[in-house]
Amino acid sequence: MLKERRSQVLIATLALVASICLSSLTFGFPSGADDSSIGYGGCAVGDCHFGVPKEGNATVEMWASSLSVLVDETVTVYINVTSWTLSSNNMIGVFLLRALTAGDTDVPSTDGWRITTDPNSNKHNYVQATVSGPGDVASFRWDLRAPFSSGTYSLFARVHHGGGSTAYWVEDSTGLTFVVEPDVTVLPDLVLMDTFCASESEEGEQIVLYATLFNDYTADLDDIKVGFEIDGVVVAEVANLTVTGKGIRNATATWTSTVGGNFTLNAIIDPQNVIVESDESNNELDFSFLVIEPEPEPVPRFEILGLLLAALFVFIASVAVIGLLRREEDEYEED
Ligand SMILES: [Ca+2]
Ligand SMILES: [Ca+2]
Repeated sequence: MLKERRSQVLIATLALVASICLSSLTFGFPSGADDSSIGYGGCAVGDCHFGVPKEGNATVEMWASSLSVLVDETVTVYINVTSWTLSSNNMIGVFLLRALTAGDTDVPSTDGWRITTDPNSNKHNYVQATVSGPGDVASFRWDLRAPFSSGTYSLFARVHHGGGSTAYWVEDSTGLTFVVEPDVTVLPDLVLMDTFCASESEEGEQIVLYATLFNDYTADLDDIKVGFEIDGVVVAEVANLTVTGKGIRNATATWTSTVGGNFTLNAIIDPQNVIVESDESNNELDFSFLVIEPEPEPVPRFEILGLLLAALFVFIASVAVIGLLRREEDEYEED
């Protein structure tokens, strides 16, 4: 009796384990997985998206709300999949990818796309869905925010389907190409964060002038000029600078003072105001510095001795000459 009960418990346990295994094998990531942990070749049912010949017969259609968008603008991507080869669970899995060559690293976030809503109301680039049967159209929708940097970007859909006792097939869509433009309704802003140079350099010594620029804008800005003034006089202009979106860079110039004293360095971004900015008041900073006059060279000791001897010689000679003149004068008067 006890033996029979143990056998029943063992059978029940095995059935439970088999059920759990079957469940995980069948459904993989039913709610999708995040960009960093899933790509083809990595799903829960084994190597189901990698190295499989494309022998299935699914049609993957893909379109978007717009192919010309602004940076950070929301884009909706629609995918329809019609598959005639399904697993015993009538399941298909769908990836949204930036390319079809590098598996796990082809996630849209690599290009700066941000998924706001996937078909399962999460933020993943992979989902699985059950369809009612072969030949039915399965529809998917992703909402994404466009990259912050303007440029041309692609998105693709890849599905896997089939399975059970047969292989999984993969099918790809024709990709969509998006042109992402800067948002011109938001003006750029360049900010001068710092300006400085070495203080207490000596007169005649070359001084490097520094300006640190910040581009407080989502896109790169080109053809930027930085002017350097010292005591109100332009001493250098650096042109054709590029600062990447949200990036920082330095501009440098050199200047040499011919006199010592206190000076004021003034650096200005965009001094001729060629670039229209949301804030024109943060482009300029001052920096005070000192240029030192060199100390007079000390006269060597032997030169001092020489000068004293020369002075003594001149004195003695003068006394001798005066004495000679007086004697000649006295002799003349006696005559
Ligand atoms: Ca500015
Ligand atoms: Ca400006």
